[in-house]
Amino acid sequence: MAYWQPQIETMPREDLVRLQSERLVKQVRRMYEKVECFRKRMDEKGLTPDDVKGVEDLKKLPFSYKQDLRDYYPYGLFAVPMDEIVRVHASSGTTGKKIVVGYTKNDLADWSDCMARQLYAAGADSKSLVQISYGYGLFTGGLGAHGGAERIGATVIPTSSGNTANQIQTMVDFGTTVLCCTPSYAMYLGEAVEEAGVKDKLNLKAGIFGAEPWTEEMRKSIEEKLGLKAFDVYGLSEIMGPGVSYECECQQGMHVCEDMFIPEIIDPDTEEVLPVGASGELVFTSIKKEGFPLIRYRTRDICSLSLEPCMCGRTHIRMNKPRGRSDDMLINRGVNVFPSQIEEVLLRLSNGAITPNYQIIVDRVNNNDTFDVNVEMSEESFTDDVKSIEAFEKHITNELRSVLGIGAKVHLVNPKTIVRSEGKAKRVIDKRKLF
Ligand code: DLL
Repeated sequence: MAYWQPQIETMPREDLVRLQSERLVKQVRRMYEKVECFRKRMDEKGLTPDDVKGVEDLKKLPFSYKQDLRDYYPYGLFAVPMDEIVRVHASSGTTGKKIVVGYTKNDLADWSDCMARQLYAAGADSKSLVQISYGYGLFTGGLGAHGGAERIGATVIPTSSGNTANQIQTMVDFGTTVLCCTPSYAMYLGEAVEEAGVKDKLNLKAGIFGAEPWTEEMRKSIEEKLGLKAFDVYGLSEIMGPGVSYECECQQGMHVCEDMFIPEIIDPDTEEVLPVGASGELVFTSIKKEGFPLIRYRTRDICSLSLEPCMCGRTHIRMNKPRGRSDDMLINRGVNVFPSQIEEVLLRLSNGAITPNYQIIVDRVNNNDTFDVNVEMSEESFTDDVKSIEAFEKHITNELRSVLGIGAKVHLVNPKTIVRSEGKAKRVIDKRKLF
């Protein structure tokens, strides 16, 4: 087993909890002094920093929300003067104003350590050639992965996203061993590699893919197309960026960097803390961040946590793959469903006949919501025989109804007709929001 920071990654839980408590107490004090929004919320609850003695008091503290980042845009939640902020990132989201996050020098070093833990867990080291095909810029993916790869002394190939033919040429010519990008871009690159017939010229060993939900079926497909082992990495700009949690070689959930971030799972409606193992909304408290710390930030991501010992020896709690944000959840005939659940069904039953390229179109016709799923046939299964297409569409429609309970109209579309993504895929087109 290769650890980047063995003492921290395998720290006995009692020591870890003690460290978290110390850091939480300090963080709450600092934020009460420096961050107006937090101080006001504490005052409203009749709390002072003295009420927080350790992690057991976390549940008393007020939550923070994405709206806070909009209300205090751009720098109103920072806990240090601007001359200590050495970088900002921003996330645009699909609606509303940009949100801005800031990092001190120490924050960037901690972030690089989180990503370095991920890279080591994926088998990378100073001999690796790490191609970073996440977008560089205000998005945290590119520079976040970059910091980690430099930290372990690997050779960084900073291609950023896009220009797919060039990405593949670079992988072949430079001998890339580790690829970092979104899973949907990895899929796209995999297809392009197949088309170019260069799979045997690749030297890829591992891929570190995140920034959006993806399924085990998609993992298999990417691994096969690119000939690598695919690892999941999770993160969000508000808390840091990629590396908040990461998969180890056991791939049984993602270890949260718990020395820096404390996760909780809550019931999103009642805000009650749920026991470990229950599924609910993920909430994070950043206990080490200097520039832009958040207490009990509601991520909207739905997942569960596990404290079962992991064979890798890491003691940090694991979270399972989030299915999506509660904002992305669709409601069809009273049934709640995430796009990733639809992906799972599509890929499981298709036996290679359809690809992970799909789009869900939600519309409102005569006051009723309609739900259409366009799925691409694979090149191998492509047919223009209307009867067999109809039969297969019916089969998928039935399967979606029996497994998920949803009523969707499935349309098989020709290979390569759904727009590919170089970053996060847009799985849902909600035409209702246009009016
Ligand atoms: O997506 C940070 C990131 C970059 C993570 C590269 C991993 C790799 P945001 O743009 O702020 O930050 O979006 C954060 O993306 O709340 C989740 O809903 C989703 N997300 C991120 N990673 C995963 C993942 C980056 N591995 C939002 N699985 C989060 C599922 C993910 N969803």
